[in-house]
Amino acid sequence: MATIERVDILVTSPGRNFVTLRITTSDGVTGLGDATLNGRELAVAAYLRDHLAPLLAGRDPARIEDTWQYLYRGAYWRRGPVTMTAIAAVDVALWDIKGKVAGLPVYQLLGGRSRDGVLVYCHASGADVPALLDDVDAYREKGFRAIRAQAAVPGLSGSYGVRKGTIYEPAATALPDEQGWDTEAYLDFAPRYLAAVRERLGSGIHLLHDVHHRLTPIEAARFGKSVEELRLFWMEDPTPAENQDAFRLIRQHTTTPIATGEVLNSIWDVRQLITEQLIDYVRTTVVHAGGITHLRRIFDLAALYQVRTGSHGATDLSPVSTAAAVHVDIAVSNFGIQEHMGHTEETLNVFRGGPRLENGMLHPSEEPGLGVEYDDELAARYPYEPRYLPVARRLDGSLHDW
Ligand code: KDG
Ligand code: MG
Repeated sequence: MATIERVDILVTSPGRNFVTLRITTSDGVTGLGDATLNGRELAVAAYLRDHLAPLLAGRDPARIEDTWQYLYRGAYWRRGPVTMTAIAAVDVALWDIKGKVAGLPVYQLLGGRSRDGVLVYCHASGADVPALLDDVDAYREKGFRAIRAQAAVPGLSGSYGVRKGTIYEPAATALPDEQGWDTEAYLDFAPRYLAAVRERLGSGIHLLHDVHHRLTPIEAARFGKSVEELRLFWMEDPTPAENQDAFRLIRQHTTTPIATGEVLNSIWDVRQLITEQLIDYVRTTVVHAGGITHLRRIFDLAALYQVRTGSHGATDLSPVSTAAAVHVDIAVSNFGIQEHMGHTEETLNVFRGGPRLENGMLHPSEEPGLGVEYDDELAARYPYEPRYLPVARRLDGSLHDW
């Protein structure tokens, strides 16, 4: 029997920070798992290095479920983003190994294809409405069939989701950037620019929008109602989701579909949202929700309640996560859509391979395992850079949800 012989925790910053776990077996097979938790990267690296690596040495790499249970139950302390991201990295690396040993891409181990390709949505944004519309046109010309639209709210500094360079990167500063927030200004402006985008798109292209946890339930209900005629694919994170009950009020008032879950990390965090059908799309991911093993469990629960998947796929999820997500997305019956922000050239040179993008769809690699290779030599040229996500403040200076 092969055993786990070596565990490497790799931190690199090719344009942004990524933490990667590499497990090597006594047979020389390697597996990769993403362990990146944006703005708190080194906490996961330390958890892996100091607490999980000693437990993995000598274990059977084929026992994925048992290892998951051992790390989850064995911690005694349950859930939480740091723990669940660390467990996810181990889980995904073991699926990568299992695929390589079997000579099969990971999606084949998950039951094979349920679809030909994975529908993705991209991010269009602009400092004002004309710039947003130009960006929407550019993405449509590239073949995307689903587009998320975000514009800067006039008068506010640094609106969420508005790109400055080629790729949106909110964690760009050594200390948290302070951005302004005004709910009334947003509620007045966002429906108007979304209407302009819908008019430009016509029908046949999906339109999405991320509220990014900024509204109270009744404000979110008002927003959802005000955009019903625009037929959004979803409004994302209309209100913070720690309080799952809060979504009931939004649901009572609007038929705009709801997506949430990118910051949640276990089946318990989304259980009520799913079983009471308070959301339409669950956005949990392989990297922050315990890996392929746990995400599959969440998605299977969701399928029972006609909730579809819509996994988070921002730039801070590494190409290892993109690959793992696409293997899951192509296999599960209740797939909805996959977020795709893409990565910089620098990042894609460190993490080689992975899914192929064609006409607004991602296609998994047919290589055994996940199909991603890590270039150690190149990665070593990009040392870790401390970076935080921004914070938001209301006009009176008090803190708001960013
Ligand atoms: O690290 C935080 C980002 O991943 C998040 O702000 C992106 O909300 C996001 C999205 O939907 O992509
Ligand atoms: Mg989001």
